[in-house]
Amino acid sequence: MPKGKFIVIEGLEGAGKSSAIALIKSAIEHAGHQVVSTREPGGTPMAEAIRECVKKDWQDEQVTTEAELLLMYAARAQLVANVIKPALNSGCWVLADRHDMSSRAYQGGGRQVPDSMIEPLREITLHGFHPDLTLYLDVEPEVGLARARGRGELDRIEQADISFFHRTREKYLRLCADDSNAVVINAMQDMDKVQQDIVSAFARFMGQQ
Ligand code: Z5A
Repeated sequence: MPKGKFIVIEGLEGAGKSSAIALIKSAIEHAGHQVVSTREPGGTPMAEAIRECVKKDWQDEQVTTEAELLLMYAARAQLVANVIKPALNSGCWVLADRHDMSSRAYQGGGRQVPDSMIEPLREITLHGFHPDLTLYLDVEPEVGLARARGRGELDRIEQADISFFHRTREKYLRLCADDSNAVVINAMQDMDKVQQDIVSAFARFMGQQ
């Protein structure tokens, strides 16, 4: 049984990941593969509990950058071992709303955690495991946050200063430039054009398999 492929959708809040995921899911199914969809942080009962914990506003208790980083990798360790790898090994394709690039962009770029602190966690958690395709939906923070804020209350991370999101975006773009499996999609275009670009990127990926 050939292993499945691991596809990740990344981007700032309001980038349009939800509709991209729906589109890619139906394209994978159309190609005849079973899809397991997941999200980070989360995707297992324990990792979903970590998600609640990490997004919650703890009022007077400051959430340290170190605690936030460790929680992201703890959730990822659970998800990779319990869901992603078993699904890929059984031949299913896995479609993820965020993965490791989020930690490198948000914690590494946004929170300015040095690579010397992140790299050992990546090694412990992933041992070189990485997506076959990452679609990064690129939006200026002002555009994405305006879309996301239309939905209501902001969680703890979304309450960060705009400069945090600018640093996160810059880091995403640098990471994509260094990753031959990553494709940058201009997600500031009209929805129809974004969807066309996503479909084309996925078709190019399928053509290389
Ligand atoms: N995080 C982290 O710090 N480190 C990590 O390692 C990981 C995560 C894994 C997860 O929260 C938070 O955790 C996230 C990063 C951090 N935090 N922040 N801040 P989440 O999962 O709840 O949030 P999200 O991933 O950012 O989801 P989102 O805000 O829902 O973004 P989205 O899924 O991309 O948005 P959407 O629902 O697809 O679109 C938002 C709206 O925009 C919607 O009404 C769309 O119809 C509209 N939209 C989308 N595209 C367009 C275009 N092209 N034109 C016009 N309108 C559009």
